[in-house]
Amino acid sequence: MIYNEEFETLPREVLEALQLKRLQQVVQRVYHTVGHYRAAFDEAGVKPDDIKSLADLARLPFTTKQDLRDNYPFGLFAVPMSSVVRLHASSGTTGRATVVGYTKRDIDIWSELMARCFAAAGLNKNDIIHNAYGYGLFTGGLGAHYGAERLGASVIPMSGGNTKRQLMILQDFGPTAICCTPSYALNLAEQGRAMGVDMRNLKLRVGIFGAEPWSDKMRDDIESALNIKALNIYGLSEVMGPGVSMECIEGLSGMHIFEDHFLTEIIDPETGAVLPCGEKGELVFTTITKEAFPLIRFRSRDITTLNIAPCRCGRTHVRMDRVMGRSDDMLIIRGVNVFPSQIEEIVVQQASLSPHYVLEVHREGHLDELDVLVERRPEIPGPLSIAARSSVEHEVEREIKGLIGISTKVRVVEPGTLQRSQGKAVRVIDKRPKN
Ligand code: DLL
Repeated sequence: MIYNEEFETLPREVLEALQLKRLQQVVQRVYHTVGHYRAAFDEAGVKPDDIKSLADLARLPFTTKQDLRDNYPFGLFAVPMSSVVRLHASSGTTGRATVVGYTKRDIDIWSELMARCFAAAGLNKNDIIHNAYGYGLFTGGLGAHYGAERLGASVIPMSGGNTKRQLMILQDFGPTAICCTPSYALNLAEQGRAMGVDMRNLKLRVGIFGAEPWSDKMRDDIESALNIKALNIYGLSEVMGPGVSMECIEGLSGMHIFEDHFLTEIIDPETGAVLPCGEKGELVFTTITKEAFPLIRFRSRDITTLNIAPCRCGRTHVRMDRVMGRSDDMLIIRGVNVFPSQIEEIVVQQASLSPHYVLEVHREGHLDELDVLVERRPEIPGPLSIAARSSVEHEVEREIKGLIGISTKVRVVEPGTLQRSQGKAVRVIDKRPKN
């Protein structure tokens, strides 16, 4: 089913005319309300009136996570705080989070786009949606929640964690759909089986999974463990949250980006050049209807391809492929975005630890585990006693949990143990299976 038939199936020429009108409006607005954009446009020598066609988008400067950081927390907002009704945040590259704001109208549009996603998964008001995305600063929980309500479905606001209780609700309330990260879906299935729950005979019909990369192999595993259809949903806090794009149950090949609200480009991450449709590169988003936190040419760092071929569902919006990688060093651990630099900041504050560290990611069962290996400072007399070592290890684990929100295992090793690189330090060893 198509939630907003009119806008999701617009003929391309009509869609592009609408996009241009909205782009011109947003460019005018940010130029006149956000100091950062005025300065960046002036430096690039482009004025709002220069945007005469969609191709002129490429004349505008990119916005990066660094720009967000430089304007922390509210410097890129285009409306006064009195018009902002909600704030969310996600991990920044360092201790400072990336903060995003929404007006009432922004929340309204986000809710509609999430309702479109649920409809694309074949859901309607008769469905019960078990929402196990985290509620809080993370956009997943509340984003999906408002969308489910907009659709008229019954939403169970489970949030993440507490797997035993999740399993009880899954059996007792009989939800027909589930939203969570794909790795958590596999974990639920496994723990349920271990507890003797017949996971294939729950009422679940469909799952809406995203917030982390996953593969077709994982899709097969989830579908067979839970006896459901598993669909991919994509989004990022900066651009809105979940619901920037969604796979349709009819096509099952790529996620439709809601192009009446977001313009998309694919660029070469090295040169910044715009690549032709179909080539692999970094996704860049421009929001054309957001009020509180509009973004011009935001570099997502997500690597994928776009496909403009018509889809059998009838939607005319471009499809993006699965996210194939990142053009920066961000890791996603159990759905939480983690930058090595955040961990480094914590490590170097310990007097006994050096800045030589490595992050090892591996998978235990279906869940990601992160080990932090860090060398003792050579000038500290060593080796550390067992008590001293375990005290600093626990301290760093606590700090990481408190600041980033993930559990890790920290191991202090002797100076010179970790491999030194010739060029760029290799901070991450990712041992997770690729498929
Ligand atoms: O993860 C929003 C979201 C919530 C999406 C729930 C889907 C479902 P952030 O925490 O800002 O927002 O993380 C955004 O997560 O740039 C991608 O690298 C990654 N990501 C999100 N969805 C997918 C997906 C939310 N379906 C970052 N496949 C993005 C692969 C994904 N990666």
